[in-house]
Amino acid sequence: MTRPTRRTLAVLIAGATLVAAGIGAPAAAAPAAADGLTLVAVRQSLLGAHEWYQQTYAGLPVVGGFYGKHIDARTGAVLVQDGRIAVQAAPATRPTIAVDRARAAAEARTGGTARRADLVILPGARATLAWRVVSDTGRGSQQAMVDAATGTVLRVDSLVKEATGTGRVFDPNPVVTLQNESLGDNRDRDSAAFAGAYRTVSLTQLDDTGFLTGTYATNVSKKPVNSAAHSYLFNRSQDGFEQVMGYYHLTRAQEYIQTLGLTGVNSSAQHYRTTGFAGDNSFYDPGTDLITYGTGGVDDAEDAEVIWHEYGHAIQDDQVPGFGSTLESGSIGEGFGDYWAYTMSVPVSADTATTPLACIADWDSVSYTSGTPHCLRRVDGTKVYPGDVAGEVHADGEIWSRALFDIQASLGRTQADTVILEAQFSFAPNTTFAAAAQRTVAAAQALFGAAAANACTAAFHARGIL
Ligand SMILES: [Ca+2]
Ligand SMILES: [Ca+2]
Ligand SMILES: [Ca+2]
Ligand SMILES: [Zn+2]
Repeated sequence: MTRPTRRTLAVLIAGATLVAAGIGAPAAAAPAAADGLTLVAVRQSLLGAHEWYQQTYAGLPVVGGFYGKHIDARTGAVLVQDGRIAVQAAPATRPTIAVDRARAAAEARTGGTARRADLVILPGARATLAWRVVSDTGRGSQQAMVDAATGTVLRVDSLVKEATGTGRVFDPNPVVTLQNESLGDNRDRDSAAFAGAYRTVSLTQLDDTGFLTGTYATNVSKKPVNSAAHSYLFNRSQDGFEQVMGYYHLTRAQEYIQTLGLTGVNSSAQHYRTTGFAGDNSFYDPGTDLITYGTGGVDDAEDAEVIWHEYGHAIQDDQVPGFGSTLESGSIGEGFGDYWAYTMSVPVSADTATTPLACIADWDSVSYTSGTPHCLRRVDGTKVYPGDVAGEVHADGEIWSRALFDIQASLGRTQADTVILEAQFSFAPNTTFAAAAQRTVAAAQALFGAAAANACTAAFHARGIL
């Protein structure tokens, strides 16, 4: 029998510290299950056998810690992959938080139903005993780590396999990016004038089909673009460009909402299409839960602020089925859509005299406005209730959007958007301005206290609503 060649291979995991003693240890000495390793799988391949072990600490799995042994069938040579992680600071091994409480905490965070829970050791600068809770959600399984001493949710990870692609977009639109109010559609032609407005971005949450379908957005345009390499680089004259715009900006809006801790605000994949409707208009259809972006004038989906306005309607319809059935509730729908376009634009728009941030759809509106700045509408208008009510939802929506604009000026973007989205869950489908304002003040009070509530009251008071 030939003497086995002993080789070791250390596999580095990002952020993991490898146990020094593990590297170079005699590979022939099989790791004992009682000694911090549990055999979890044995696989036979054409060239040999492969044993996989889970690292354990006091019998509990150490998250990310592994040990693999590969035995060459012909030579008997053994190759070890030692991915054990140092367990620092002697973590507790018995929970103080009961499993039911951990499951409830995970369900509250993920919006799902807990399917299984077990105790694990989370390695780190200080290792922590945690409940690992896997929940079913509308967007696949989510794994939450709940501190077994405090009940705090330490982290949430999606277990769904996802791809990240590359796309070319405007962000939010070429008028703002180039600070140029004299750009024109020129029948959808691309030109050197637009070169500085293109951004190459990551397309996150994609599934593996090569289509623009993912966790938060699904492209249902005719002739949908497809790329096995997940590369979607078009210019504005190509139909794929608007499809990429829709995927990117809808996904980013939902990812932003998730960062606020709100996991149930239109969190399933939003269907959208950017072809098939030649009007210079876009709409959300609650009957089919579909957003259609028109291609009249500047293609509507070339302007992210139009994309976000329509997403605002989808958000409210998801929060309150049938929302917007009266003049005032419908006006809140339009006002919130404009506000949502505004708040999504804040991180990517310069607020200048040329393109004020309060101006919505700076690019789409070049087709139907003459004065500058070109704006579909603004969110910093001076309309007051009831004297300025015109009886048309878009016009009256400017009363509501200005109130939300003022709330953001007082509370900052994160708190304002958290309050506004939280409050909308309790709006009636036919709410009045006053009732919706009261719900918003109450949400601010409950989430952030009296000063935040007073700021909201002041904003609605200035509009004559409260
Ligand atoms: Ca186009
Ligand atoms: Ca248009
Ligand atoms: Ca704008
Ligand atoms: Zn609208």
